[in-house]
Amino acid sequence: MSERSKVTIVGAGATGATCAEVLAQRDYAEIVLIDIKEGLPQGKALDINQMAPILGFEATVSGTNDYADTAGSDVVVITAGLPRQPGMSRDDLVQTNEKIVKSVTEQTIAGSPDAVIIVLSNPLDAMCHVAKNVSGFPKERVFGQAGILDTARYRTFIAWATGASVKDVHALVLGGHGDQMVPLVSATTVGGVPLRKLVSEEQIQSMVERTAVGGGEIVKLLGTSAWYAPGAACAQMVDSVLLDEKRVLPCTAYLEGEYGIDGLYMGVPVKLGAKGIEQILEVDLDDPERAALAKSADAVRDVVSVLST
Ligand code: LAC
Repeated sequence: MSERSKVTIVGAGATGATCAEVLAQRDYAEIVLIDIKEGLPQGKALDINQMAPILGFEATVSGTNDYADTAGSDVVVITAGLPRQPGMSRDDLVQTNEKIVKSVTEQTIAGSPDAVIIVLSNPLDAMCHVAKNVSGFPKERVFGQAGILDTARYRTFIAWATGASVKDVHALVLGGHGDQMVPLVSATTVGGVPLRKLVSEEQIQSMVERTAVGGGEIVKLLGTSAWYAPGAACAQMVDSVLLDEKRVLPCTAYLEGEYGIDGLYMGVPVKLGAKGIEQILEVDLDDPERAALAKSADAVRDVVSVLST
């Protein structure tokens, strides 16, 4: 019996496998990759394990098609569902992915009733509602990954524009994981220096706009959704929970009045630790940011309203 924490990653597509690969390299968890497609999770698990002797971590990844093997997981990451194709918005996936997320949530919680659930499937904000409603878990244990990815895109563009290290770019993207997301320019600094002191308003607007359609930019290039940064973003959330790091990260959390929004999953800064979401942090917004967040909430509500779960 392993003493390691157990993480189940549902969906052995590119994002799920990248999340497994990044987590395996951290070397603290037992990782189970599960998929309906026979051979896919087993093959990817074997390949990741065979990186272990080269990169120096323990080979603790297994692949399966049987939910019994996921029992006793501390964290369940849900990446299952169809990815976007060119011309599709994330919202176009809602009906198909609702059925998939519902089914995998039911099957994973049966053996892991105390797990923290992290959702990655799109449309992300709506799929968090599905996982919460189906599991009946408290909101602290059901949340989504989007803000770390969106913020990472924004930070990358800022690092390029300023010539500074990405490590020194601190930023925050709030709102739904759609084209109405809200990069908070007022909270963006490079080494503590406000972004507005470093680059023109025109450059800022162009980075904000590129961030908002950042997923679509990659879909156009690749013909499918991104996976490296989404997988790594998810692994960072798993780390913060299982290592009780108390990182303050932008995550998709169920809001009950915070930011003036009630009964809706949206991206906001949260403190992530062993209990899941331990705190939702509220930052001051300027008027345009507040208006943009309300617009983003409306867009999320529209998608949530078509759910049947
Ligand atoms: C993206 C998809 C994964 O933003 O939502 O790339």
